[in-house]
Amino acid sequence: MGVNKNYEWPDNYGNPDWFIEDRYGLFLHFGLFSAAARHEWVMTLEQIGTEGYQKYFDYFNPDLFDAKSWARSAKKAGFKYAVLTAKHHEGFALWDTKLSDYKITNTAFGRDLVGEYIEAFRAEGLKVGLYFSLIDWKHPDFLVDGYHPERNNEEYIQNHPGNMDEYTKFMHGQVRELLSGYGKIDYLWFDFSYANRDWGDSVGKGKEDWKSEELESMILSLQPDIILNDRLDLGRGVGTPEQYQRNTRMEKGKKQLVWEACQTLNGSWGYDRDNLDWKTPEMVTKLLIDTVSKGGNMLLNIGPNARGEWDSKTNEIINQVGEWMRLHQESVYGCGASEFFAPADARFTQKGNHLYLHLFSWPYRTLLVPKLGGKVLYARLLNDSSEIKYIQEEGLSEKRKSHKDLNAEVTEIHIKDKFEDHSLMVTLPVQRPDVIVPVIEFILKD
Ligand code: JFZ
Repeated sequence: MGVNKNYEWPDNYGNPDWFIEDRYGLFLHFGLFSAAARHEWVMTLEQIGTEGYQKYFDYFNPDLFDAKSWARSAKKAGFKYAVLTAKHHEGFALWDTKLSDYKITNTAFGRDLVGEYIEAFRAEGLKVGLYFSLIDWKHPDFLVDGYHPERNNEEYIQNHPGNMDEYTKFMHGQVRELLSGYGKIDYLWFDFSYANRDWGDSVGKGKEDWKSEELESMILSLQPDIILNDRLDLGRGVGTPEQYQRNTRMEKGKKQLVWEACQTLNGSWGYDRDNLDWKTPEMVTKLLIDTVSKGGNMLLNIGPNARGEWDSKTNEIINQVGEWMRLHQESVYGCGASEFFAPADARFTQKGNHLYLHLFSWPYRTLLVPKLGGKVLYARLLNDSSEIKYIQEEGLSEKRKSHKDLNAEVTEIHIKDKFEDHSLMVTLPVQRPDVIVPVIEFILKD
């Protein structure tokens, strides 16, 4: 018995079992915005526009990019799958698209980065995903709206009245290229729909604009095993809460939803040189644990710099989380939400009869775990596999019924002082293990 496989999922999408097992994915935001180095929305945040943005194309050359080294680092850090921005909102293609000149093979770099990424990550045994922006601020037919960099440029708007049918044809064509030219793609991550936005002089875009139904059937005909996220505005696919942590599991009736929390390291997705708002390795580790304890995946983002390298701060964080993963991966991979409720400042994950208690703060010597009394066969710390002692009370009221004598009653009162009915009293070492988050594994009776 592994993860609870009772989830809500479209019949015609690929089987998401691998996704639910893997739990920890790497998001890679890379593009011309990496050269501007001040957020991947820079083109519209600063209303730079297509002409002003041209310099990033002209001088783009990630000369140190090495797909194999990215793949090795990802693998070593514990990631099981990756999602790379094949094209972000700026419209620049990281592959050799035949449908536009705005592509990486027309820069000084001259190589198909998507192709190299897919091959290298595949070779390391990682599942391969692509991010594809439905929004395209470069394409002349894309109807200007309130997010568009040219929204205040009257001349541009006059000359570009928008032709979403033409744009959609192009966009579907690019998706077709990505899904037919590189073998199996495991995961396609669309971004994003905003049909309910209204700026007064323009409105947002959604499934009608993207022709999402049509796009979806084309995708499934090309790659029947693929899984999709929920941003095509069709109300299905992997749920993608972004940059916030859920309070609860995601469920629909008795079924679980398949979901993935996407998180940044410093609040920006693209490389953002002067942004020092880094999360600590401890925060990232806790986000991962918290997500899995609620039955979700975590897609952790990296913004490589314009030379195609991961900066030292990024490496430091993911490597420290990776070191925690090296010792504790079995409480993450293949695990999901537990049937038990964790004590304060702790999180449970569970895989069949293996229950993992993640201690966000280290209690002094004793810890009471409700409802676990009588259920445990063995307990140990994961980091060094050392035994953890415990006392468990199988249920006082039953005992009392069977021995109707005074002694039993006295024992009961005595024990009740110490712990409640059906709880487990764990004895911890005074010294907290020297790992980011210590984990106790409980092996449960069947
Ligand atoms: C989108 C992108 O715009 C962003 O650059 C990044 O790629 C991120 C992963 O996805 O950001 C969004 C998308 C949707 C919402 C907010 C940010 N939303 O629906 O609130």
